[in-house]
Amino acid sequence: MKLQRTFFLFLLFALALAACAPADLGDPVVSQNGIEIYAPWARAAGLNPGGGMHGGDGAVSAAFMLIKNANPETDMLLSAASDAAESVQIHQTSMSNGVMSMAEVYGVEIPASGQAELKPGGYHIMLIGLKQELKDGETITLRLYFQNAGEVVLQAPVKNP
Ligand SMILES: [Cu+2]
Repeated sequence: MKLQRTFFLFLLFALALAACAPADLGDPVVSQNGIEIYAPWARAAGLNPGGGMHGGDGAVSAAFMLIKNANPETDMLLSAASDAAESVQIHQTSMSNGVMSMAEVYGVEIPASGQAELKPGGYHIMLIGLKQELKDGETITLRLYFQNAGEVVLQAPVKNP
């Protein structure tokens, strides 16, 4: 009995450690005006005019990253742009009555001394009307516009997750 309890406690401790271990984000790809961008990537996508979730908008893809704000004030990611797509929007994916949908949002809040994650199933940068196929191993340029930090330009590798 005693042994089992000890093992259980050990297991809890190991789980707590795993939960606290920081993800291996590496160094920020860009650090500007207190905004740091970590691990950006864009989803590989082919050209399929007329198809995809945005119908007549042609081929789409999305970009993801972790944004940290070292400033003592909250910042807001307001918009984005890229040469890789006709238009770029900031979207949030949500689940309602078992149906997954996404919609454009006003922006993504980056808390003071905090962070916001853009990830599949959550906030993402929607690339609408791809100008060329996005192939694994390529890189696209993203321009992010923050309320306080201003324009932040970064390169995001294309990945096929
Ligand atoms: Cu979207």
